[in-house]
Amino acid sequence: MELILAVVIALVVAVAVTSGLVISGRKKKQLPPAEPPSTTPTITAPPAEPHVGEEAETPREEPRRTVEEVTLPADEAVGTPVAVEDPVVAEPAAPEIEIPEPTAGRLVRLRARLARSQNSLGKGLLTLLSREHLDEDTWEEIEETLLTADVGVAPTQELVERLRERVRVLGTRTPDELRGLLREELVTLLDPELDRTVHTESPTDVPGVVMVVGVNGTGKTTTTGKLARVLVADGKSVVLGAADTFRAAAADQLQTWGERVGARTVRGPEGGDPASIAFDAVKEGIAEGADVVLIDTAGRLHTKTGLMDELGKVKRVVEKHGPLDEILLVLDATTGQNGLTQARVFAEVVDITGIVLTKLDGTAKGGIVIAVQRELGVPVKLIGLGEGPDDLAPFEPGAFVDALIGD
Ligand SMILES: Nc1nc2c(ncn2[C@@H]2O[C@H](COP(=O)(O)OP(=O)(O)OP(=O)(O)O)[C@@H](O)[C@H]2O)c(=O)[nH]1
Ligand SMILES: [Mg+2]
Repeated sequence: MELILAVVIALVVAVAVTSGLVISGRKKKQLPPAEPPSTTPTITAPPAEPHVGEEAETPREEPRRTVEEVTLPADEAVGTPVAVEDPVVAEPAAPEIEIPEPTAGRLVRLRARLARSQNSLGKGLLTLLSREHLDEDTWEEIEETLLTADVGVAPTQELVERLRERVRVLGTRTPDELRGLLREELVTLLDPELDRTVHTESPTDVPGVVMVVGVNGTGKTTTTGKLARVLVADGKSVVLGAADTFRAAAADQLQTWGERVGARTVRGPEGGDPASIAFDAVKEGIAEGADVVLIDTAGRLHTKTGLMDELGKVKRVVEKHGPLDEILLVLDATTGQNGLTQARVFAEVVDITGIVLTKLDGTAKGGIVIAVQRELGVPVKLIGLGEGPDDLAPFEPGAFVDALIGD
């Protein structure tokens, strides 16, 4: 009897609660249609829901940022819903000239990009090294892992020999010790003593001149644009030379980069003589007392002699103003060993002084950094870690290796 009573009571309560919920649900559903007309009718306004205040905490105009960066701008207008709700302020807020972020510590900030694609190398090596018995087969697997990551034959053999020797001397080994050994040997292979400064200053009283070369689509124009941003962020005035005259779009592309940071672009007619545009760009830079002239060149296959000769001519003509301070070869990291062949040919035609390795965000073949430096004896100075305007970082061997193997 009591049981039946209890069940009945429970049922009554349940029905009451459910209908209550339905009603409150209906109430909720009925509310929104009444709201929009009374609030913001603009297309740009976020949905007029109670969490506007929460959304206001994320600055909408900002490009995507990493966790570390977000902590930096403490004085940014946080949580001022009124300002964000006002569409008139939000719309034209795009500044005419952007202020790029500083380069210091960029590699560390962007390291997640590397770690994501390159963990396989670091983890693979550490797993192999942690095996109970480091027998011949294991060492061979270690070698294979390095070769697959494009480290190159000679550096791979060197690394494995050195590791074998050190592991043998060490006797017992903990994972930490092994990680330490691997880190040291990888850093050594990257030749940490090399000068990786991008030389943008002339020893004389004229602008520093930097020329950017490489095969098609490696990221020359993007890198030139990113570099211009870095220089402007450092307070330098920059003139861009669009010495890619194959396509009108190439000069437009460069000019767009320049306009974003207030750098002027010297350009000529489509199909014009790239050497004379490069010459004019430097002349212009001198005339207006600019700090740096950056010359973007057309992508050219290293196998086309005519085009490579033309590049040599561009260099010689520019040098009538004075020596070039930096010639950067841009290599696409995803092309692997083919990059080495390109590097060799370009080095013969123009004296490469630095390498920019782009698209390292999209490859597990980061070992190419080691191989290409070895091959040319020229340091990797910059690395591209994405398509974003500030996704270019100074290359630092220690930070790079840490990103490879994790710390
Ligand atoms: N993921 C990624 N993409 C990049 C990077 N650098 C450049 N790119 C992309 O690569 C493509 C080609 O870049 P460009 O700068 O036009 O290459 P380019 O060498 O000037 O090309 P050509 O002038 O045609 O020879 C673009 O879509 C860039 O956004 C990078 O570091 N990472
Ligand atoms: Mg280009």
